[in-house]
Amino acid sequence: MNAMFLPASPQIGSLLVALSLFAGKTLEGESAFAADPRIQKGATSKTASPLGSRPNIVLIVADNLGRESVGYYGREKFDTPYGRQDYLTPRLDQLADQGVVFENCLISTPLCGPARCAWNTGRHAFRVGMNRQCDRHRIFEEPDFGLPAEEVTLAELLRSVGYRTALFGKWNLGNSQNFNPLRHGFDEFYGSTLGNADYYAHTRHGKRGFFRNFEPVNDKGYFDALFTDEAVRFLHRREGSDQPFYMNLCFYAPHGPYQTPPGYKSGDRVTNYRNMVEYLDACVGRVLDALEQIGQARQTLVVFLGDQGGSSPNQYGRTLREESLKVICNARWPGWIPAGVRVNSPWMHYDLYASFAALAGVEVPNERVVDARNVWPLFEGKERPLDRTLAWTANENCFLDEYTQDAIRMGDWKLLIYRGKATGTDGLPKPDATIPCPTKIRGLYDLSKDPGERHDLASEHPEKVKQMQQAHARWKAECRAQQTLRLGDDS
Ligand SMILES: [Ca+2]
Repeated sequence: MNAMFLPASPQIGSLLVALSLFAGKTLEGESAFAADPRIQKGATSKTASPLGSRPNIVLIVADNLGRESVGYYGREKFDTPYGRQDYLTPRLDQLADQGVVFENCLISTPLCGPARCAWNTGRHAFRVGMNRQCDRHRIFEEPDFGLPAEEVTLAELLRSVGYRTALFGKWNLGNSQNFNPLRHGFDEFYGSTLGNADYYAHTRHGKRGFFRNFEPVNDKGYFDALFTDEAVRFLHRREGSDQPFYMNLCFYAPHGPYQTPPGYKSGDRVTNYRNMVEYLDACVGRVLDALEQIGQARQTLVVFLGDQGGSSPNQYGRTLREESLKVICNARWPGWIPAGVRVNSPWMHYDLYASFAALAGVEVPNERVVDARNVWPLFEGKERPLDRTLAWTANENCFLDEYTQDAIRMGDWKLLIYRGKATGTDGLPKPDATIPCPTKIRGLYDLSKDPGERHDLASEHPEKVKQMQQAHARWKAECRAQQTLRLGDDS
């Protein structure tokens, strides 16, 4: 195995845990995963976070919300019709002002399912074998495609040290009950397994996938309104409890279909998109208000994340260029995260896995490759240069653009590799990837001087291109050999 790709190690976290003198409370539910040999706890399961305080964690995710769609990344900087200030995101902007905003949080696959796979497992979706959507064409007809039981999820890690765990909203990691969130460490689930679902009918291609835990539900209303209601109820149930919680709230907005949210007049696609973003902002505001009402705002780390860069109407969120890879991410934890800070250091969104684990005082699994690293210092506003190689692949089954794409980053150098067209004549991806894909270099870029990837330096640095190509090939081979989900389609 190439040591370059050996990611995170739990040593730093365990050292900090060992140094911690804090003795936490005995927490109900602590034994749920205590016997799971894949989970190595910190010095003691009663140990709190390395910081001496084990926070509640609320991870709120917006779907296909690009940075140009919120105020705090500066809409005017983006050359899109959505960069105009004719709709507002006051609650999100306020949340951002109250904590750290990351300018270079990168998504490991700019696609709903794989992005979710990565933060839930701390591993690149390609390493898991889930680098494509679950239900692109064969909804509910792929009973074996979903998050493998062998993966150790973030929810399992946090639950093993006493967290109450809940997922509300979009799951998108398998439609069959074998892959239900309750089988992956969540105590509660109210949401949908579907991607690209109708907000009111709660269907995709006529199939329903809306559940409370394992039971189908027929609740009426706009998806995100229902999920927000549930999240607020969950928080009020936590009032007065000493048990920490991990709530992952995954909105469907503003992913298509572009449907009118409650309280708005119906309009065209763009109008509906803007209204969906405004409504999303209000939903986040309701959750933040609930945290205040139950007196837990200061004990709660809130992270707001976009699952891919660029909003769907722009159609640029599906490449491996920086504009697609850079996602919205900001975090607030009063007293622990400084307010009004911007961090430029690059990191991967799946690092949330190891960072949250470290805060909770639980080590990430050490018997497998975990890509995630604990990047908590960045949350404290400290810059840290990139000291690892980052790699991406978006293959034929990802329906990304019309090419298979690979990318690798070493320091400030990024190599984009496109292979030939992978779509068939019908414009749809070839599920069996039978079309030959000759390797074609798209460009070598120095991101320190050329963040927009406009100046291809490949012809000036042939040796660097070769070195990076070879490193990427090794990474792909290593991931393929390790995939826990093996369906034989190179996904
Ligand atoms: Ca998405």
